Amino acid sequence: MENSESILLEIKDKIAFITINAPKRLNALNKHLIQKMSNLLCELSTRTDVRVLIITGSGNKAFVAGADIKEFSSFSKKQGEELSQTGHDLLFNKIATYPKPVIAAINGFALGGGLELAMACHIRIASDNAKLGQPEVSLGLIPGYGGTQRLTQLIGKGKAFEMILTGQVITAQEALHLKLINYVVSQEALITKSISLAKNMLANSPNAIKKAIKAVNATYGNIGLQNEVELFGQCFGTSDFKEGVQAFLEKRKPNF
Ligand code: DAK
Repeated sequence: MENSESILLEIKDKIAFITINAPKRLNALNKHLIQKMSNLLCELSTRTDVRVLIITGSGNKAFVAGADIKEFSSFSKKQGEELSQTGHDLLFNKIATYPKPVIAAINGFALGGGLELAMACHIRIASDNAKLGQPEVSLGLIPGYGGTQRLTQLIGKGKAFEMILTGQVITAQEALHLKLINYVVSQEALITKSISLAKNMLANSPNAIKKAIKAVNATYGNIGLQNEVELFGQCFGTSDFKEGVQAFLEKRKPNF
């Protein structure tokens, strides 16, 4: 196991296991982790001993509980917009357009940026304790890492509106029913199931797989994502945003 600070990497039988390791804040993503993941993805893209990636969170409670709320609580509108764009380029779009299959093994909470990370992956498998949601509106924000687009693409407009506007968190079974995830398994079986799917892909042509990913992605344009960046940035600096993040930090309900 190579330890690159808070991102753990293990490579076995041409599968790279990437573990987001920040258990004290339920693996919430900060700038540092996003940069580390991004660097790792660049490195793995050219390694011939890696053909499929599996991303998971450390521990048994959370995949990723979102972006690090403490970190972005003081962001201005300009910083919000810039970081949304940078995050797309560094991590979320990089995964979505990655030339090798990326599987999200969702081992618990996948909220906000955490669900967006899972949705950027090509395939999602969740353990039966997983909880998924886009609760950003409760913080005075909108999903800023592709959630408004990728959730809509995966589950359709009506249900995406319901999840985003209510901020409601759903169970793995409900997510399966909505086709937000591909499979639900027990916690013990999560990695085994992910490996079994990865092995089915390993038997196939890497070149054809790379082209298939590109072809499927070609259906979706970037205009929506660009809109999301701008609208997301506009939320920063508002009194709702201040109240939303303050309420989270003070462990109380927001009063909008
Ligand atoms: N950020 C920072 N810390 C977090 C966190 C988060 N997202 N989620 C949990 N933690 C921390 C908690 O503050 C707590 O820390 P201590 O109080 O112990 O110091 C610790 O993790 C354990 O959490 P809880 O005590 O709350 O555990 P519970 O089991 O009671 O609750 C929970 C688990 C997942 C329901 C709860 O922690 C929760 O509601 N967490 C927040 C979930 C959330 O709202 N996630 C969405 C975040 S918004 C951006 C682009 C995109 C975004 C932001 C910026 N830019 C481009 C700038 C995306 C935004 C989001 O993802």
